[in-house]
Amino acid sequence: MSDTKVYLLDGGSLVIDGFHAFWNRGPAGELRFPCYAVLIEHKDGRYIFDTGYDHAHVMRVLPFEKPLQTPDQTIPGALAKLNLRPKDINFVINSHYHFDHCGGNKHLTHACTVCHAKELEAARHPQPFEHLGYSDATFSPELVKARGQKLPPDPALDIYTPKFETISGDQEIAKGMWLYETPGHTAGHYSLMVELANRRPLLFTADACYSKKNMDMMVISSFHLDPVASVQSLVRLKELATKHDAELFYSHDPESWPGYIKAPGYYS
Ligand code: 5PN
Ligand code: ZN
Ligand code: ZN
Repeated sequence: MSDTKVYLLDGGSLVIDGFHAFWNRGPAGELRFPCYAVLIEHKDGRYIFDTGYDHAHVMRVLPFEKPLQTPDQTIPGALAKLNLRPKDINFVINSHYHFDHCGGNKHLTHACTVCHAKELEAARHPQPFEHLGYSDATFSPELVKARGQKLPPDPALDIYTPKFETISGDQEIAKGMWLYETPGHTAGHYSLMVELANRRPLLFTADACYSKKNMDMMVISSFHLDPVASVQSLVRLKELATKHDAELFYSHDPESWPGYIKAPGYYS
């Protein structure tokens, strides 16, 4: 049996304002941050936790976020560098359905798609202030239809109907892979901890904590459903990291990102 391996797939970067990254604290001004996907090679299959953003979608809907993404930073491009194809992925887990975490889902047509039950419901019926965040549902005709929207015409897209599997509560979804409920940023947000044979566990905060600075300052980001729950989730992540001696990996951290091992390197 081979050990679990974890690859970070660079997905390019976006720009937001400092007041959004550090809600009501700032400082204001353009902040460019990384986005990435996490590939887990596990004895039970290949899992991807989050899939980054789709460049064409961001250019169409949020061009002011100035996306920078090379072909190698798309899901098919990043997998190709590892000699993998999209159909080799067995499970897609989304921390939540914001566009910068599910943009690559549409390529993973052979995977079972897993999220929190509350997240799927939120993606079907976003609050008015969540529309930009949940703007990329192009991977799911069912979601687009639930919202009364139409898929943008894109003949290049091989639209499929993903097999949704919803879960709730904290779950060990495969041996050593733990999903922890960290709501607040969205209704059904999950963070992921992966236990490895040769080192401390990795704890991927996803958008429950954008960066180390958010954690150190206990300042949440904007784009949240519930700010009080968001702060509680920051506290929870800190406690989980202590309890399991886990290393925190933040979702959008320009300062920590250079120190992370990126694919083709991996953690094991
Ligand atoms: C990167 C980013 N930009 C805008 C939004 C939003 O409106 O909800 C979530 C989000 C983002 O993650
Ligand atoms: Zn988000
Ligand atoms: Zn995000």
